[in-house]
Amino acid sequence: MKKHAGLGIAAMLTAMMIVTAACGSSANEGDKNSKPASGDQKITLGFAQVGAESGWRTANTNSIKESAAEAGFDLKFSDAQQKQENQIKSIRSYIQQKVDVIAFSPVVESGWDTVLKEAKDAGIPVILTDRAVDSKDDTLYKTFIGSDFVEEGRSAGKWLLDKYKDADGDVNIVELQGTTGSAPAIDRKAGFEEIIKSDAKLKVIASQTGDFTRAKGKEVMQSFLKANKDIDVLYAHNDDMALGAIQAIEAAGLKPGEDIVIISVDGVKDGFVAASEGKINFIVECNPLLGPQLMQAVRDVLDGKEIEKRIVTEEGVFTSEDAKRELPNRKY
Ligand code: GZL
Repeated sequence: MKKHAGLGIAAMLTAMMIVTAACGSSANEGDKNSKPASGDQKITLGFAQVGAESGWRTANTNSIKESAAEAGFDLKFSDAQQKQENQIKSIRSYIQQKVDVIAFSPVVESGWDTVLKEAKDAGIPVILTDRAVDSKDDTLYKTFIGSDFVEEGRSAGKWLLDKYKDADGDVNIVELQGTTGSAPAIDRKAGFEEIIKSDAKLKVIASQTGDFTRAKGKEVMQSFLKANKDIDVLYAHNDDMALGAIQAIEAAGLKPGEDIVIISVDGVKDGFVAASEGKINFIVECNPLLGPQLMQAVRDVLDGKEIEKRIVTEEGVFTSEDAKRELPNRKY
């Protein structure tokens, strides 16, 4: 009985393997170049990074490179120096090289449909990380892994609303926006405004892009200080711009965190140090360590598994007190 049973099991396993292989290929029918991640061929991932504009970006790049190495993937990596045309060139080069999967963090929301259609026609699946695109056709990418930037803006707004709920008189806010046209800049501004509009005292008296960099953040804050004698709050869309602004505030003889309350987003090491010193009053975390989730998504896509169209990263918020306590535990 056992013998016959053994034969029966062997036949069944053979049949299952044929079916699985067929399902595998049919599930990836549109992806001509894909191969099952569980196979023994090395997976090639092409990643087109935004640039190296901030501490957040450096941590994000390190996470992707380390995770690709751990996954045993062959990673092709490019730095677009915050220029969309460079990212598009990289994506086209990955298509030419017939990589198995393309992933990228779109520097701005618009202008991707043509190149994403080229990737789709070439049968190469695309995964978005960190930032979204505004394409109406969501078949152009398999999933978007990243933070909810509107919620990050809301968190910043809620803290400010509470801090000034009993204040009398106007609270003058200046805003350093991220890269113009980028999802984080658009959404962090929208989320913040959605919350603070419920208190007429909270007034954004100036708002300008600092392009997510320390240098530009300092330059724009200098111009804010020249043009406005009575600034109460700075809302910076990332730590690097807040840190540049702190240099300008101190050069103007003012105390960051006291004369001007500062709210920032990201939570990189330098931001936490400034917060632990009381120079930044509130930090909304934006998790850059997306590498592990990206590599899992690459495997799932190549194995023909269904994956969520949207994978949201977990993150927290920190006051100066929290930052002092948390600083030793920060990974980036
Ligand atoms: C957010 C990311 C932003 C960071 C900045 O996910 O795209 O870009 O907040 C970085 O520090 O430059």
